[in-house]
Amino acid sequence: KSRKPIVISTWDFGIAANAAAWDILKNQGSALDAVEAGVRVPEADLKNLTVGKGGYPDRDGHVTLDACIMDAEGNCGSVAALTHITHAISVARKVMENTPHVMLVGEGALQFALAQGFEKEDLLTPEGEKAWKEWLKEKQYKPVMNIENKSFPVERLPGNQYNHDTIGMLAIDAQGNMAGACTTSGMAFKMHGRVGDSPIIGAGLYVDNEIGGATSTGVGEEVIRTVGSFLVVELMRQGYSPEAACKEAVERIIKKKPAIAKEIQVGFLALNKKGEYGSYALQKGFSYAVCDAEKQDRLIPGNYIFK
Ligand code: SD4
Repeated sequence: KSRKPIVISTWDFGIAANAAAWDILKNQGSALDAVEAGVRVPEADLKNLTVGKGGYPDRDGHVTLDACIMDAEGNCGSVAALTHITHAISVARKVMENTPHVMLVGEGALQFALAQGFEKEDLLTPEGEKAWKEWLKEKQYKPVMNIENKSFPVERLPGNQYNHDTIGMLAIDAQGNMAGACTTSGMAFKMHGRVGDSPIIGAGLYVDNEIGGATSTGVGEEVIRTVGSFLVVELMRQGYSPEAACKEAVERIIKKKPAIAKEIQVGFLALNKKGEYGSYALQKGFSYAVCDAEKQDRLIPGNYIFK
């Protein structure tokens, strides 16, 4: 049983998120509290174009959020297509703790959030609205790879297609317990009502306190098709290292849909019970952040299949 706390999360904005999680972990706090606090950072960050407030809208101009959370006992909570609430992850946690259900969607999720005391906000920022209006000119739905990465050359973007941005986070606390969280505004300019992998337990996130946890980022449809995060955890159960398990899950996507796989990005990130971590992506450009007692701001480039 690992007693060395660690937190890892997707993309370079994971560094700031990990720092908030680390404040809790280093003071003997729970992994569950840590991952919730961690992913709230990009949710509130208006510069982050597709997590929480400031996220890009769907094709009809609505910002709709997907999030889920899972703890060491296998409890989980999730919201999908949630509007008007910045901290979707905290609503997901309330679903886990205050309802007999795992998942609430759309209007019902919003009603529940308001009843729990969350504040109703407008999540579409002027920048988001501008990008949407720009997008309306051509109305082409084409996910852009690695847009989450700050170092992504913006000039390579066709028009204004800032696309996906998800934070997935996994942590082990000082008691050796694991938890995970995942939150996103999903693919920019998606169809209204579209739900991605991020709020789906087993697809965008899975945690098994005996084995480890996994999370994903990228084009959610391909992750749902292959139940990606659950697959990664089950492969670790069979003895795969976190990186080897993530690689196998990426290869499964290629096997199922070879033509699609070449054109899109999907990345998996995994942490096992021993505190070992690893990742694998379809394409170059995925990165993840690692934080433990030794070093708080490591940013690691993910291995990948296609250049
Ligand atoms: C989705 N997986 O909605 C999310 C998007 C994403 O980085 O990960 N973006 O399909």
